[in-house]
Amino acid sequence: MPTFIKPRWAIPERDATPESVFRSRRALIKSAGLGAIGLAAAGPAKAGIFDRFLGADEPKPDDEVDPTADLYPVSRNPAFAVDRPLTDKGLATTYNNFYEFGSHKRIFNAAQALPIRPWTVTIDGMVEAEQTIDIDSLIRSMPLEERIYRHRCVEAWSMVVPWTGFPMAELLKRARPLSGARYVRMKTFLDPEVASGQRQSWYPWPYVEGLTIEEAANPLTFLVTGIYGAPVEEQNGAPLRLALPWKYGFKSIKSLVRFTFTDQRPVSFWEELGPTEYGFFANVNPEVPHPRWSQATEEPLGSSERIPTLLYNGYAEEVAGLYAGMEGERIYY
Ligand SMILES: Nc1nc2c(c(=O)[nH]1)N[C@H]1C(S)=C(S)[C@@H](COP(=O)(O)O)O[C@H]1N2
Ligand SMILES: [Mo]
Repeated sequence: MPTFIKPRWAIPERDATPESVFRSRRALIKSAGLGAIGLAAAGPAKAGIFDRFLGADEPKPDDEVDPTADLYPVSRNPAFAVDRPLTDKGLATTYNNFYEFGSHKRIFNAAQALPIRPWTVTIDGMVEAEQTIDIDSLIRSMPLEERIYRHRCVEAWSMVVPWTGFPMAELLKRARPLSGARYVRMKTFLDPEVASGQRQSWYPWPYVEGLTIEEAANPLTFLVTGIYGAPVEEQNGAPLRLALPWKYGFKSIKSLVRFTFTDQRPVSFWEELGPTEYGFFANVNPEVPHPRWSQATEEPLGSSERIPTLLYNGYAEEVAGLYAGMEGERIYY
């Protein structure tokens, strides 16, 4: 694994926008009296924040064997290939966004403290089959496959990762949503003792994300249990995370504990913090800039070139139909 090299998207301090620009009213109310808080959000990473982590060592090996380790590696589904090289595993597992463990990128060691067993996943709300499932029986009951997906963070870095997992459609089959259910609201664990970021009360913990039922049922929507042919690591969202390759990365919620089916559109974590900057759909579109920066290009992790960003991150053929007739709505940021 190569030593960590400072990526070029660590933009100079002068380009970083003051946090105050997008502190939402709620965040302001919650933080009243706290002064300038470090709400760097999903915005571009600032140089300085992780400079001091340069040369940090690799993630510590897990001392416990994952109870599903025998399942890996699983066969790759060739239908999900990407015409770009895979991101180096060492980069994808040491440069992360996981605000529960800090608002910088070098959270991989802190995240090892997350107890990922025992772990249960609850399905509730507007479904025929409410249930709480042990993660190991869930994983063992699902048709696992490996897929190579693009990932495009709203901050404009990107990667190409081999995920192992199962289509979310399989979870829907198991839940049997009622006909009135229009959305699924997904939630990350809440454990401020383990996750220092969750002791920062101005964030609306726990992290929440949402999809329409049609999006959740789309064949691209993938629930991840593994990465690079092994169980997924804590810093990447163990033991269960979402991969939505056509949406900005913040929609791909990590370390899931609950799926609630509802007729109300969920308000996601970043949408609650900065509704003018982070919307519900957040589909990748190079022609629709984020309010504070262009989305026209991206920088693949570990590369020094900038490449054009693609509409729906290259997955228009698979997903554009989901948004037919929604041209007047805010679907791109
Ligand atoms: N629970 C939770 N999920 C999360 C985040 C987070 O802070 N907390 N960050 C999101 C963002 S902004 C991105 S880009 C991806 C990063 O995934 P990676 O660290 O595996 O690359 O996770 C997403 N899922
Ligand atoms: Mo992101």
